[in-house]
Amino acid sequence: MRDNRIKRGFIYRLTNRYAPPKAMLAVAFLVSLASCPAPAAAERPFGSLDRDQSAYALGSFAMNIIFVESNGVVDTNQENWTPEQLTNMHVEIGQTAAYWESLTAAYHPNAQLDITVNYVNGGVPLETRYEPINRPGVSSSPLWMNDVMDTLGYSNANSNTNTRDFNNAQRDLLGTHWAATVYVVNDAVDSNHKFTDNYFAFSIYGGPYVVTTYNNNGWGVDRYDRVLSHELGHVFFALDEYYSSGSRTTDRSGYLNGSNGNAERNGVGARVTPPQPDALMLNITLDPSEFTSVQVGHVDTDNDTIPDILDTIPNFFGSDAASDADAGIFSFSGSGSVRPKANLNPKVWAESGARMTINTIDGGSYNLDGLGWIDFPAADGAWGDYSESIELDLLGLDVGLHTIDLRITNSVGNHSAVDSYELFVTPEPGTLGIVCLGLLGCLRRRRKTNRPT
Ligand SMILES: [Ca+2]
Ligand SMILES: [Ca+2]
Ligand SMILES: [Ca+2]
Ligand SMILES: [Ca+2]
Repeated sequence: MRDNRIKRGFIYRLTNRYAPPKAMLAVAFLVSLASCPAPAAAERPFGSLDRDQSAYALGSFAMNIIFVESNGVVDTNQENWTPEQLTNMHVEIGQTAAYWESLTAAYHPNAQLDITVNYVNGGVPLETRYEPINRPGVSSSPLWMNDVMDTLGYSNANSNTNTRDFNNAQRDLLGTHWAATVYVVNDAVDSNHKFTDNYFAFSIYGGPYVVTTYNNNGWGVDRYDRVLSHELGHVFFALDEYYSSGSRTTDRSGYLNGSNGNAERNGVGARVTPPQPDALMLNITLDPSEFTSVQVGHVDTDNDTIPDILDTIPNFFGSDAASDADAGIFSFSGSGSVRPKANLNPKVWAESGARMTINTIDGGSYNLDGLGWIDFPAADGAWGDYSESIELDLLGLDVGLHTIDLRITNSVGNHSAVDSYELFVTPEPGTLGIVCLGLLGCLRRRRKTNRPT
């Protein structure tokens, strides 16, 4: 927010008639940059609510890892994490993070997925009274999740609520846009490496959690990274594609309401051959189908490295009413804000359905008399908020007609519409007074919306 007590608009005095003083500008910017605070960590996405924790796979994401350890208090203690097993998990989890990040590596830096692997409790397993692998995975998970969550200070009766609250605390602490928790259950001794309900990995669309097992049924620990990558897809609203999941080609999911055209069932549930037979959500091959990519938000229709969800232009409003033509002062005061794209996700039970963006307002620039665009500093000392006050003062403008174009720029480099003004600086009284027939005729404003930039 802008500090209204101190006007910190960018002020300089033109010394040449038509050329801005470059050296002076440079000095002004160095001073400005030196006084700026360090770039802030990301905030929660603009427009998001508490339960919007992984609306799309773009931006910074805290992947909280919790190793679950049975302590024998209620169930017989069967599984015990060893240092070697934990080391294996670190390797596999690192591969999952690298894989998901690689999917957005060609995007604008401020649009890429950036995963922080957050080993909860320093990676030391957290205890439960139960032996998770000797119980049904889905129906018993609230018991052992709540044991772990209680240790972490979250004591709601609902384990989903606890995990969601934990995720929010972690993303605020770590400064990430999004968060989800991965519970890792040990199954090294278990004979078939499955829970008693035959699940070995499961998750909830849009989070807040993923449950995985060390050996993943028949996939083995070496392919844990693929299993976790698949489950992470669900957290970002990707649908299953394999036949036994029941998912159909006509199902839809994700912020962009992507269809499920690589599913092995057609619209009436009959088996069909998918166009991509090896895919992340089909057989945990590390390659998403084009349909999965849309569901998780990885589509860039105009191929400009800005994915569609973030490829929006910012709002920009303001006024030059405080300008003083007699004194040669152009003064602009306004505001800029991000403009989230509509959220088309049909799974509104899994999230708020709100419009959300991770874009921020990252700059403002002016063009005086067509001489070229020059950046000016943020009114509050630092760009990077979802909305910014926009203040610009140009002092010492010479006598005559000036054109001043203004625009702001968001974090993926998209400019707002240009706001254009004219200012006729009046001569000193008695020198050339005839040029200007009253202030109203000298100070004119014209706004050009949707002008190409
Ligand atoms: Ca144990
Ligand atoms: Ca078993
Ligand atoms: Ca684009
Ligand atoms: Ca700011």
